[in-house]
Amino acid sequence: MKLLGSPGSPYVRKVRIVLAEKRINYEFIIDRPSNPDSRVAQYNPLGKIPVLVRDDGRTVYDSVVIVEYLEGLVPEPRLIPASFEDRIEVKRWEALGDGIADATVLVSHDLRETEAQRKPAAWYAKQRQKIQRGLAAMERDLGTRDFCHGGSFSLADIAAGFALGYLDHVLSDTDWRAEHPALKKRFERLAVRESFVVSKPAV
Ligand SMILES: N[C@@H](CCC(=O)N[C@@H](CS)C(=O)NCC(=O)O)C(=O)O
Repeated sequence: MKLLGSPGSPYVRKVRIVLAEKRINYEFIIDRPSNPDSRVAQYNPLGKIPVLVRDDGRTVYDSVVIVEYLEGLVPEPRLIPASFEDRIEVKRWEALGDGIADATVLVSHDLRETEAQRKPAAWYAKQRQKIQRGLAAMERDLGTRDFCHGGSFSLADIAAGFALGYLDHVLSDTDWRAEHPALKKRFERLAVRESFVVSKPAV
């Protein structure tokens, strides 16, 4: 199978962490939708990465669906619990990670504009609030536990890890560690995990 995407995309990293955890071989094709010669739209009508191209040519997107596909394809190690309530909880963590990443993408992209073209301060405040509230929910739900959900590593930990890693990568002025000691501790452990190390984008 092939994965189209850019190493810097948080959603691509989420999928690469899952692929590494499940030890699935794949070809990583670096393709940025913003490049004029990008082929992403040929595989995903929405023109977004990540896109997974299966061996028979069928495509899977977006990252939430790709993760679900990979979980079904290679069930071990299990990253999404089988039981209904646990499954929904883990998917909620995924939604939190995606939502923090969504707001972080918007802010970091807008910061690349000239000052005159940037969005108003109220827009920035709104996006930053989404990030702060998302982190506060993660901190509260993690509490004193070793894992983000249940008693073992799951997609919930991946969600926290890729969102926090992306924040560090593109909005390094966000001092999330001071107010989120449980997330800080969890992230320290996640960052040295093999799947996180191999998928970490170069600076
Ligand atoms: N919800 C999607 C988000 C994908 C997404 O927004 N990817 C960005 C890269 S970080 C993208 O492809 N942007 C190009 C565009 O929107 O045209 C997912 O989880 O896969």
